[in-house]
Amino acid sequence: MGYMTIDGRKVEFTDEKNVLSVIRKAGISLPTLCYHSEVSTFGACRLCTVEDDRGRTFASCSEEPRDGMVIYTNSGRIKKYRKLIVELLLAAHCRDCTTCVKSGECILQELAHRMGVVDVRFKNTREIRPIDDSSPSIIRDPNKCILCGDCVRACEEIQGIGALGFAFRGTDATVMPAFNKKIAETDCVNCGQCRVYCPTGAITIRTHVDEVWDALADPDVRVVAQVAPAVRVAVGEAFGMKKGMSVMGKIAAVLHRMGFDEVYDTTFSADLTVMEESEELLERLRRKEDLPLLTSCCPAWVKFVHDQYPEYVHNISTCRSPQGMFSAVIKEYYRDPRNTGGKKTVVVSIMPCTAKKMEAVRPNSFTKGKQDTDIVITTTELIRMIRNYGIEFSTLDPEACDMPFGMGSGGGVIFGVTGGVTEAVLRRLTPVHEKAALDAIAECGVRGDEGIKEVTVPYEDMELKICIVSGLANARKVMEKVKNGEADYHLIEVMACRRGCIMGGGQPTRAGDRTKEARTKGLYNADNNMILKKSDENPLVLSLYDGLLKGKTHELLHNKES
Ligand code: HC0
Ligand code: SF4
Repeated sequence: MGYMTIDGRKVEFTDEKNVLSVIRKAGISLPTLCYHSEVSTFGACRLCTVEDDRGRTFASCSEEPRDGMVIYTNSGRIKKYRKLIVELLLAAHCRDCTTCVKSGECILQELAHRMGVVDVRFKNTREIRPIDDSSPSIIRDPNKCILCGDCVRACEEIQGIGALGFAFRGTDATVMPAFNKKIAETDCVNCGQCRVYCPTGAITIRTHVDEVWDALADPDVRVVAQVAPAVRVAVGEAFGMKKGMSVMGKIAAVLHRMGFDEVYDTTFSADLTVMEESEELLERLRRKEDLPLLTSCCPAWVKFVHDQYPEYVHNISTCRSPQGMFSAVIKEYYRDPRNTGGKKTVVVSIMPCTAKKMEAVRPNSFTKGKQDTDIVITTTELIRMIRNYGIEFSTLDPEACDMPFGMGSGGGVIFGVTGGVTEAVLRRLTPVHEKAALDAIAECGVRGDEGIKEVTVPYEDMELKICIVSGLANARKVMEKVKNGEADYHLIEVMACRRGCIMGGGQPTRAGDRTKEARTKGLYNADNNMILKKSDENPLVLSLYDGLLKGKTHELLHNKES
């Protein structure tokens, strides 16, 4: 603990790791392009440079706070220096701002406005580099890269993948996959976290919005939407609503207005997943084989296991994800000539996740050799569609989802946050329905944003050992322990993105700690508001087993091989 003087005011510091954090605590929003508290400090952009009372200038992100420091954050000299940095960055940057998908959300663009850069005096001498559009999930445009290294550190430190790195030196320096491969040729798992950290349009979501508008405009097509749990707590913030507020009713309303014929909530099929995955867990426990059971709903994690731990592929649950199950059920329903009305059905899946775009085209999740989920758009793309449509989202009256699949339980809703799948499975496994029993499950250690959580819960005459993981670098740590015989879990839940889908690669970016907490709380609040809490209480799910799913459970709800 100590004190420093910032722009003439005395400011206390305690455990802040750098001067930048103390400055921000003092309410001064110092600009940065390469600083994120969750990854290592790089100190490359120099925008957080400040001056001390001896005239020394330094990057505040890379300096520890010391008692008695005297700092100036906006001296005339520093202001000029910062403006010059932005100007130089712009000089080597593609400046097609009007058509850039990141326009309005680009931090470089925002800083140029903020610093008053209205003219760039220097010529761009960088040669134009090819765009990498090999991935089903993300697009990499090196012409918009400012070499901040945020994507490199997110991929390496949070996801433990290292698909991106720096190559060449000086003016030739660039960020690219090793050996100049295309991103799709690497171990990239399509999680989109590099896009979340990228401050500019250098890594963006591969968009499928036009395909959705085309389907909506086609009178011969029935367009059916399914909306993932985490989407509802991230859309509102883009329209000035309270962070983390669940706006599922407004999403249903806006989709109906746009012309979607039916709108469903993926929580319905999350309930189906719980039913199937619980059965699978019990069956493997009985056989004492293929344990630990690895959850299969996160496609980035599934790819990670295939690429990094192929010897554990048979441990992955054969269950399709809720996205996959729902699309298969919808397509099966409309295969019946009595239901088609002569129309072709297009399923649009609205997800917080870029990897779901990859999952949709993964052939082992097709039914009868055909893709079930036709188009996947992310929360960010949905927000763009709402803006494009021009409707005032925040004032829309909420609407309910449609029938015959329009009902989910609270267990399905909490899938969107780390630990949610496990909590829903534990709710299913308990035969009682009383609130006290569900509260005890919520408090057994499944909740909380730690990247690795271990819980042991009694089940019949045994102790179920479960590990809950978010972030693939954490998943690697856990899998190494399993491999070395240092851990013997029965179930491992992994969501590739830290904190779960609420922080997915397709969610609106620039979410600070308050937003992350608000999204988590929003999903738990939504669960509190649900009448049904357990997946096995969902009457639509139960009736499906006696109807549409009869004799087809494996064909429609499970992958061919994991
Ligand atoms: Fe998720 Fe899902 S919970 S992966 O995080 O399982 O994307 O929200 O939709 O499929 O339900 C994402 C979120 C889903 C799926 C569900 C699961
Ligand atoms: Fe790395 Fe994920 Fe980006 Fe792929 S999508 S490069 S795995 S951060």
